[in-house]
Amino acid sequence: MAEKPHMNLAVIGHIDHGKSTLVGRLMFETGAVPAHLIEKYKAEAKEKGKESFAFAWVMDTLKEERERGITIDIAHKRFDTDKYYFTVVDCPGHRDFVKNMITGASQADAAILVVAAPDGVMDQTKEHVFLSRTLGINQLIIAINKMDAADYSEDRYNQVKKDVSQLLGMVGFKASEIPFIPTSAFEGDNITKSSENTPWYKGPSILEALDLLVEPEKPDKLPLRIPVQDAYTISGIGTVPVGRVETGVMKKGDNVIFMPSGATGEVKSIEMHHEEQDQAVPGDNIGWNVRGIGKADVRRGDVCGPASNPPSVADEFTGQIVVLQHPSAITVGYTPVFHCHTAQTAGTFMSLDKKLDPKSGEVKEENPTFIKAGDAAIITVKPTRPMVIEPVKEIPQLGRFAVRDMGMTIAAGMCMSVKQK
Ligand SMILES: Nc1nc2c(ncn2[C@@H]2O[C@H](COP(=O)(O)OP(=O)(O)OP(=O)(O)O)[C@@H](O)[C@H]2O)c(=O)[nH]1
Ligand SMILES: [Mg+2]
Repeated sequence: MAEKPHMNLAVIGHIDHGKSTLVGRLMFETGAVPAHLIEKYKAEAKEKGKESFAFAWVMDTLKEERERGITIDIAHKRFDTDKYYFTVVDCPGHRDFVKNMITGASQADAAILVVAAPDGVMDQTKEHVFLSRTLGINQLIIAINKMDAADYSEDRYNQVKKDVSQLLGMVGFKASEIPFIPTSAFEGDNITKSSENTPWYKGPSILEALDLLVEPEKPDKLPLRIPVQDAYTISGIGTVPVGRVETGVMKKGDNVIFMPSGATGEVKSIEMHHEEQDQAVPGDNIGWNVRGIGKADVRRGDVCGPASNPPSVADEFTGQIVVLQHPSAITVGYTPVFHCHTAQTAGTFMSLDKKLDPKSGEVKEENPTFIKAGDAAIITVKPTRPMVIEPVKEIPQLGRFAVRDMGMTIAAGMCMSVKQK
């Protein structure tokens, strides 16, 4: 049987709005978590005076998380719908753990934003929405949760829906195309089936909305890109680069190019798990040999692509970043290391173009003199040596990067445009 298509799903939103409970409930109702486990959590949580957290405990497994009743680190779980299998990442809402939320959201294709109806839009509702946008998530489902604590009021639902829509609009999401669902994760309303408590609501349940998500574009339709992890010299064969196919398809006989070196040749052989292959597709970890390519022509961080559509080598690129942590201030001239696919290249901040409000994405300042932890910004970077990077809109797999310095991740971001060499 063919595997269902896979989706990475993040669950985001303000602290305590019910993210973990919603994921636990969804996993329980889809059969990914057995009833006896929920019963066990209920009993254990009750002993700790935290009975209401039984569903959240499916995701919150750390001792500290259970004692404090909050999510701290991200946790991954798998569950299935009719159409997809999902890897769900439950993010923490606490403002001290936004870093963990960014890590979780940076791997996601889609997100469920949970907003508690009694509270409405709060600080991390805003921050998470903006970060999701920055990290390239373009499909959302909105759960207006804790409807049981708002008397299942249609008026309250409409008010929160209006506020969330306005927030989404500010960062460039089209609210009219996004499903809004009144839920109670705690009581189980509109999670996998429609609820009698909200007769005024005619739309899909969370489960139905998940199946309505659009499958992320198959990376095999994009141009071929294979970042090189290493290159070996094998006697009798020659130079064999190894790497994982990120996008596109490579067949024996194809004419390929390695960038930045620019060396070209015809693919002589492709090998995966010590077996010869006629072609390689996204996800394949391969070794391959190209006629006329020597050891000096390929190294880690290079990218192989079609000779007719070579990977783009940036002289400069613009990126949108979020600064996670930095001991002081970042100014023009700062030269940390950019980690992008298998490349690790120092790059200089040539200009700080705009400072953005991380809560709304609005431009706060043009050409700021510095940026610091918590800021989002548009920057221009000049790699200190040639480096392949692609605009995230064209080839997302080669457009995201992390900025590292002093053994820490300073920022995460995505490439908006490339000025080629
Ligand atoms: N009344 C009511 N309470 C809910 C609902 N969903 C969650 N809660 C309660 O809200 C509290 C917090 O739930 P969590 O699921 O841990 O919230 P969270 O969003 O994961 O919180 P963080 O991960 O710390 O950001 C718990 O006491 C839940 O029982 C709901 O639909 N209705
Ligand atoms: Mg949680």
